[in-house]
Amino acid sequence: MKNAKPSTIYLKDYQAPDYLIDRTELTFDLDPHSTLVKSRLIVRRNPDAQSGGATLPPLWLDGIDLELLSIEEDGELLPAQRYQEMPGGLSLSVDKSEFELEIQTRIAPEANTSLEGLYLSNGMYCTQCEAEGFRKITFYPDRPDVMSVFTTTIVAPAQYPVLLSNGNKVDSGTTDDGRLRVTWEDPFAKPSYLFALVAGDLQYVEDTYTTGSGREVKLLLFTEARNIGKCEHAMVSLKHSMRWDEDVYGREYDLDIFMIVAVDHFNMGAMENKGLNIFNSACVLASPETATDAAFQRIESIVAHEYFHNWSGNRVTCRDWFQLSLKEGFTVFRDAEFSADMNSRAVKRIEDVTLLRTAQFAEDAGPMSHPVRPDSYMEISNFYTLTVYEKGAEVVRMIHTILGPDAFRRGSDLYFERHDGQAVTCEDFVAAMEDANGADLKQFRRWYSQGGTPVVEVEDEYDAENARYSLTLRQHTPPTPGQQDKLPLHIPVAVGLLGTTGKALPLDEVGSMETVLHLTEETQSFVFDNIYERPLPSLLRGFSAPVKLRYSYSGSQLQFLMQHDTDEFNRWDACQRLALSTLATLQRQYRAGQPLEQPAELIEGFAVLLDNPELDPALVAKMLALPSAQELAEHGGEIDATAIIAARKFARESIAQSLKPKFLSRYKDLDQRKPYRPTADDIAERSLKNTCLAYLCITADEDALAVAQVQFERDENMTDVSAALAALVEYGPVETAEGLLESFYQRWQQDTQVVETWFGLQSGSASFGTLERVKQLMDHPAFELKNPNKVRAVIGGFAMRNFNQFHKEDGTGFEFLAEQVIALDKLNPQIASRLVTPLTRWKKYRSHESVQIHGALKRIADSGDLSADLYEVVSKSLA
Ligand code: B3K
Ligand code: ZN
Repeated sequence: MKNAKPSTIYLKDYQAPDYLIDRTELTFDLDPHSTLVKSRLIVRRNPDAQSGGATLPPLWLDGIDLELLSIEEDGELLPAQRYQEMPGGLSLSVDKSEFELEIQTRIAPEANTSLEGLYLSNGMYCTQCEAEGFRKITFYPDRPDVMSVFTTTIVAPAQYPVLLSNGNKVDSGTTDDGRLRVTWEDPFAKPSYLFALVAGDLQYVEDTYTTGSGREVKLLLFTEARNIGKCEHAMVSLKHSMRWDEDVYGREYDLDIFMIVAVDHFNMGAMENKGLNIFNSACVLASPETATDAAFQRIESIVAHEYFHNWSGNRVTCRDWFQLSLKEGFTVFRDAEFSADMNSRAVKRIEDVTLLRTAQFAEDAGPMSHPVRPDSYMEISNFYTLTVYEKGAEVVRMIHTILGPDAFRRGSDLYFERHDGQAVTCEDFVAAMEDANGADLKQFRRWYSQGGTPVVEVEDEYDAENARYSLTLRQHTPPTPGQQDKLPLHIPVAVGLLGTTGKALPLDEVGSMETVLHLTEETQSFVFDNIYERPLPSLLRGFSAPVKLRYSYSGSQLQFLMQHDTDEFNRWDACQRLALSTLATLQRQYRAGQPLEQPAELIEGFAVLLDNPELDPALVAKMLALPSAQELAEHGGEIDATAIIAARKFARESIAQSLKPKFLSRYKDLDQRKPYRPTADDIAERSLKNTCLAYLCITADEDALAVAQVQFERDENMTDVSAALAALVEYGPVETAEGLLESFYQRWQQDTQVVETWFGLQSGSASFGTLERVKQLMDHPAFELKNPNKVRAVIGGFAMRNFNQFHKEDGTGFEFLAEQVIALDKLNPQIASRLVTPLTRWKKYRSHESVQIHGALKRIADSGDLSADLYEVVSKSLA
């Protein structure tokens, strides 16, 4: 790597800011090539600053890619010797403790392909400032512990009739030369990362929400005219979120207006800017004809997540970026509970745990492993991770489990009350939970500072004579980069015991059927008395802690739990364990060159599920889904991609063949042809129906493919259409697939979200999504390297969701990814650095594949100047 090494920033070096900005007044004069930004800052020495002493320290203002036009202090032009422009910002010498600065800069939104700062998307101006994008707009102390009251004036030509920023609109008019001018004022002090601006020719839908205390809030959802019919679901989701946050957390919305804007070019899902959330179009726009059930549910949860940030993130924000999980972990926990309340709780939990086990566990075991509160980073954008978000949410969930719901609510009330308007730390959150309840979370805090996935091994013993059952739990956490020695954590393990008839056994004299074991030592035993038969333990119910739990269940015990466990999550988990051990056996047989054995126990278990119409269809669908190749890769030791592919293929085909009549009859029962509604019950039915359809098509029998063809042609809703299309593309003849894909494209080519689905369906297809196909898709007129959604659909679909083709033995998949990452890094470092993830785990693969992946990474490293984002990931992965 030829570029200078980006420096590492450490949590231990944190210092309070030297100066505070009480007010920030911004004026934007918009132009694609030359936008003028004027800022007026009311600056004051921070009484709590550590530095300086008698002399006033210089004022540091961050700034990147800005052209400085002028600086005035208290109305006087600042002489050149008073300031110095340096890489990354501007240093100003200071001679008084309160003063006013006026700074003029010029920026070029059209040239900004990083999608951070102010940029253009389909001719519309928008911003993304978290974490450090505001410094691409103007010189400013761009750090979350500097909170300021913002006033924003936007001036733009008449072709941009909608001009938005945070807070309330306080003025509007036209300039002398006929341009439009609007002023917004946000009364709540906020850090610069929550600033937003939008300007465009947009339409909107409007609604209102009346808060618990009777205030009316105007709700506006803005989008380009062609998408105006796709806003209803997000609006309904927003109103549900507002009500839920009042009911469950006692939090009301605080401004008179709440706006959401849909944007096509966006690096992630959405952004919680105060009063003006900006969303990736794919995470907000939906209609039954164009969006799948999964998209409807994703929209509901992201709308909620961003809305919930208004309290957990905006009113109470982070002191520094090491504390990111303070707002993200907590808000993910909040949105997960919201989705669980709106839909099926067990299914939501299963989805979250699957993501955690597949991707977060991999991150925890890889070169970028870090604690929920990292202690160092080179580029903060690299730390918007599954660990900070999803494991962070698990940490908050464990506090909820340990304290119980009422105590947790007392803790959150105290946290919001105590820290309203402040920028605080994870420590402050835990302290509020303790103080509100007189609780002791001293050892629990280690979850924030210690990385890696703990392993909990369980052994049991039954003493029939004394009717006594005991569980012995042992914990250890493997070393992670920079953290060799690990301490025991406080792990809450929810358990139940099942008797031989499948009934839950009482665990104590009051008859509790479930209890939480508090594992705090390295090894600990827990004893249950008055247990009159040898029980079968149901362990880690609801996935009560983010750990790998080991207990040697037999196949028949797992079948028993699949049917009888009273905890729905654990019923699914038993099924997963059975599938994982079956697939591990098949992989071993494949590697040893032995014939693969029919997965009889799994088939029996599935048959029972399919025969029971009483079970929640969504849960059955989840149980019938075999662990993904990615999950299998993370599960075992050395990864042998060909063995994984062969084992999965064999298992799926065996199940499909053996249970074909059952899949068909369940399919027919569930194929109700009701008008589309995105309700939990209907989604559940469609998910099982389409799971059955996929298994039917695996057989590639003509009658099965014909069923899919009929479903595709009925064209009733995108969930059913895309499921049928996916099955036909995967298992049908290539010519049929080509024809259907073409007609689908012809029908939907004007719809950006459907075209993204169309791309993803091909690039992610194990049989159809070859490297050659992916390259063709990149040449398609609808593909755009500057659009992250298209990149994620085509390149991401191939590298992250198409294990079979990406892992082709010739290694061309890895080379291709390296090439794309190098090209993307020049345009959009954040996207490049995310996309490289599949190459970071090279050490886990068996030798020849490991060498190939390492070679691809090396190629990136040697390709020239890398962004700080990509440099950090690549250098840590090669180390
Ligand atoms: N807070 C934003 C994420 C910003 C990512 C910046 N690289 C969205 C969210 O988590 O709600
Ligand atoms: Zn968030």
